Amino acid sequence: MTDRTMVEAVKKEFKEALFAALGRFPEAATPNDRYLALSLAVRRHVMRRWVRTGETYWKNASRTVCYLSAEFLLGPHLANNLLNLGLREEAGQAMSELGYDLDAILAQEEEPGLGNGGLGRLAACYMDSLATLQIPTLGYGIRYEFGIFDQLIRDGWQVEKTDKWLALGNPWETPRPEIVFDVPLGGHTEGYQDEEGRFRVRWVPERVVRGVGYDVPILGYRNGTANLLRLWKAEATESFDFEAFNQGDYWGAVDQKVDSENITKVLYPNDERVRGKQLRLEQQFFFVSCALQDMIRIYQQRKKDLSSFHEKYAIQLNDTHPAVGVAELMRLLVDVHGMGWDEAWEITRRTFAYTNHTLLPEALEKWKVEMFGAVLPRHLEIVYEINRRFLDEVRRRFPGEGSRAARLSLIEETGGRSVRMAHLASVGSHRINGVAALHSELLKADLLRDFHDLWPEKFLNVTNGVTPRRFLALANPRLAALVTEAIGDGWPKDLERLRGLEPLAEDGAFRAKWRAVKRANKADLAGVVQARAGVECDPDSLFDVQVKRIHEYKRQHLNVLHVIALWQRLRRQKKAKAPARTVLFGGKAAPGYRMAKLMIKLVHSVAEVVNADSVTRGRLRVAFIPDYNVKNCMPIFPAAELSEQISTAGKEASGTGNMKFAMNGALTIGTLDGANVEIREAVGKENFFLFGLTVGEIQALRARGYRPRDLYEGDPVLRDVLDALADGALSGGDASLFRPIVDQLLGEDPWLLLADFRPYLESQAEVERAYLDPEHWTRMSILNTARMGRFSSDRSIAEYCRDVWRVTPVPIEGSDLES
Ligand code: NBG
Repeated sequence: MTDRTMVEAVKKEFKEALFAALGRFPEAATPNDRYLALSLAVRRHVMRRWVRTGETYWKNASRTVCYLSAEFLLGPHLANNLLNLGLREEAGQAMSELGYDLDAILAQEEEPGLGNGGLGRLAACYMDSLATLQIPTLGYGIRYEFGIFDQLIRDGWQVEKTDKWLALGNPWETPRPEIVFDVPLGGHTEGYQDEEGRFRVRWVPERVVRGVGYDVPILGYRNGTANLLRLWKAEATESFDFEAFNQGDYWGAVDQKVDSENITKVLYPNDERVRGKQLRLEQQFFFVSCALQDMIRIYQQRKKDLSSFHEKYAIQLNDTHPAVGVAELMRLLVDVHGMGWDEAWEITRRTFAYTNHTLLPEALEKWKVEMFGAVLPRHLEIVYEINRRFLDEVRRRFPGEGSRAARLSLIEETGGRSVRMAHLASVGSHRINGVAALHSELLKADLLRDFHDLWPEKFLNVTNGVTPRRFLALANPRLAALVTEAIGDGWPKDLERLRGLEPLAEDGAFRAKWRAVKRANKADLAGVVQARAGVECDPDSLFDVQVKRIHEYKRQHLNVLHVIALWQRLRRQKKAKAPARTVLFGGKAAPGYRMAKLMIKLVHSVAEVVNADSVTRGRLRVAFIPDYNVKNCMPIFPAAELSEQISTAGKEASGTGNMKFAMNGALTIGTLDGANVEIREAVGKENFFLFGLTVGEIQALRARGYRPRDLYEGDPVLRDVLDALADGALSGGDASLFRPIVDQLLGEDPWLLLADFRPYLESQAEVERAYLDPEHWTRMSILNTARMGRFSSDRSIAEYCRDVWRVTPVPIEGSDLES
């Protein structure tokens, strides 16, 4: 039921914004003007909650979670805010009465792509859940001027285009020109005696950059809470260096300004791969220093003495990107605020907790000692001092085990000395967690084994989750309506209620409705694929989808091997009993990752050949949906029927796309990796297509000696597939194009595609059989959704609150739903 007064209010506020904020009359307004005007109208309602929330936290002096993350992949704000405010209907009505289309206005928004993939999106889901659970929170991150690049496809290859997300204005941020902090960089340190005769150290930086806060409100779901995400932008301390100016060095002065602003210019587009680039270390230090100075500022509004800092704040390190914060808090407490080392260390350790998001060696951050010391000379000294005390403790606990101290050291001594950020984070935190049960076990057994020997009580698991508001209620309005009709409207904030759908899996009429929803969503996605990829696909075919960053360990190329095998089989057996299938891919490759870019080309080449083949027409289609991001994923999850989660076991820390698919009723074909393990347990193994080697089997195979070429020689299907790749049949006769892939698979095959190829094919054959029985498939689909309650990010956040942060909800005073 739309609220008439609210419709009128939105119309009035919209017109007012168009006039007063944008200076436009309706006939002159562009689509972007309409988007801005509606956003400003909605912002009033957000602001009211934001101010009240701030007031409540202030009055209660609430314990606060500080979520530090170099990435927040928020996705478009307007539609999500309308959903959380409960104003979607009213806004739609208001726009239509003014002669506009709400969907067209929503489509205008450029998303803030301030993250790469799962890690950044997880941070955004967690901010959403923290607000929904009414936990006092400060999110801190970086306001990149250019977020993750836009992906274009030319001739089947990825081309990167800069993401100018701020070009048309951003109505969701409030700049705080008075919340600014100086961030020193470079230079040297010197000792001195303070007034009390104590030895102190002073950092004499080479340059100073200024951080300015930009605030973004994060709404809870219909509860009056709006938390704060504060993103830092780097500026020059003076826009002109007057001395240089007076000496006639105008360009030198401008250079310095440009240099400073560079720090927050662009997001590093590498997912799970780090290069020891100085600018990246500067970015990390910059935002963490601003965040910690801000926390101290807020704390000291009430109390000068910092001895209970850890009682006021619980800081979460989202991977090691903010781990330099451990050394920075020590510097601020000891050097700037004059606290003794031991007390400062106690506070630091009790404040921080660390989440690890990967076991991949190429993703573990290390900084060469020389570079670290050149950028952060004082922090290098602090790291050395932390390490000296830490290794003393290690030697006391494990006397005579010299190699243990070397393994645990914050400094890696081989191949040029480096600072190991995962070690700094582990030593400086009182809790360390992985992001899925399997991943947390592997952390303890492998990557952080020595730390686990030392402090088993620090370790825990918190399995990731995703917000059902954005990924179910907003993305899939048809399914949301059906679910609400069946079990009421409480599920978006209590996802376990989806269990109420279980009995309906046996209800034929309900199944028919469920199928109708999926069919309509597939028709929508078919339209998108046609428009964006130029490929026509049949909404009655099986929609088989793999969308995520392109990476060898995620094995999009294994999926392609299956597509080729299926195509060859359909050509051979014209009457094969297989459902028509549409295989969809999407995802970005890091610009410098050649193999990943070749994998994108591979998908396009195979698609071109398969889609043009009259023999298999109507039975198999392949398409790559360009520019996968939060906005573009919205029509994908609701339409998917088969979710491809096929990483090499032990490599995907958790995965979160796997959860978004299953929540929307897709069945998973997957390995025992990351959260797949727990998803399978939750939905029931009979409702999940499992294949592939386990972590243990892979270890055993490697120990025996893995020989992929033997598999090739022993399997005619595999041979045909790889031969087609090698002889140019899929690349217009160019036999060299996919050579690197074929050579890798027949050589080392580091991601074990050939070992998993047969089992994958067999599992895909089971998928075919299951899909040919629509009633059976629909039952499984309903049960998947019904049993995904525990993968709400609300459950994850509740666990962090209880086991890591020890915080409790603070309801907002006077927060009825009136606006
Ligand atoms: C990623 C993992 C994913 C996981 C997300 C969120 C990094 C370093 N890690 O499996 O690869 O779902 O983090 O935890 O990006």
